[in-house]
Amino acid sequence: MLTGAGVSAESGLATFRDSQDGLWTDYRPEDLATPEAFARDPKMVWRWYEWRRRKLRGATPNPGHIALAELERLLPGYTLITQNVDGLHQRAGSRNVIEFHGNITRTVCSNKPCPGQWQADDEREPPVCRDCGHQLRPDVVWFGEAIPFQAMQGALDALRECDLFISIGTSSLVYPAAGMAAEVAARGATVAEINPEATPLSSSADLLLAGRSGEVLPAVLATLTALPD
Ligand code: BJW
Repeated sequence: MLTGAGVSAESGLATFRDSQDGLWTDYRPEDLATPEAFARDPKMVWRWYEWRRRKLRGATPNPGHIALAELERLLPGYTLITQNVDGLHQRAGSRNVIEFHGNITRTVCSNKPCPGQWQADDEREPPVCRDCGHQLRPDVVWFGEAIPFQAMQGALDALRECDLFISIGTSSLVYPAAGMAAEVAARGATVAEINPEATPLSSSADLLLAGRSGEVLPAVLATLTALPD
């Protein structure tokens, strides 16, 4: 499975390419999630992530996240690769989750590979690393940055073994995740997509389930559990 922001939409979290609400309507996420934006205006980028963290604290997993956690228990060899940085899959009970773009709740030193830590009483925006004094940043993958080595290796291993690939709630625009479906299809795997809107993947997918993941995934789970052993 590959998931994207659409899976968390029914938890009240804006998708990446939806318009944002509140303070951030004038900004395109694509212009904030870059190392260049952080270098230019670290305070603004840090505040954007703080705003998203606050939203996340009020969010809970939705029926789509919960159905995926149930599917993991039913399907042998199941791997969930998520582009989401919100941790809602794990909170719903998914165990084998590859966080392809990091996690917004973790913070790292921008002077990688310094294992820098946050000082609890540092109120600067962004705060600085206790160990080396560089600015801290969210532990996410911005445009132009490499996917974390372990996540990439884990994904490549899963894709090599894959015979059914389901792309759920992602616009299939951002690489390398957007290239996964074509890679597994070339090796003969079946590709399905769950999304209320058409994406660049839709025309080549073997199966399209047009709808919200919070409705389609529980229906898929119910169908599978009703099958005779
Ligand atoms: C619902 C729903 C409901 C609504 N139910 N569905 C090859 C070709 C061209 C370009 C490139 C290429 N390879 C690399 C690039 C450059 C770039 C890229 O892909 N650019 C494209 C925009 C063209 N990629 C990168 O830079 C990547 N890095 C890289 O390749 O490094 C190479 C390298 C190697 C070695 C050394 C150095 C470099 C990194 C990409 C990182 C992406 N990061 C972000 C931000 C994460 C942090 C944060 O959250 O702030 O990840 S960008 C953003 O997009 C975020 C998302 O994970 C990602 C994907 O978005 P997603 O999830 O698909 O969301 P949306 O909003 O786009 O779509 C939502 C979908 O849900 C829609 O389809 C709705 O219809 C649907 N939906 N409600 C189901 N209820």
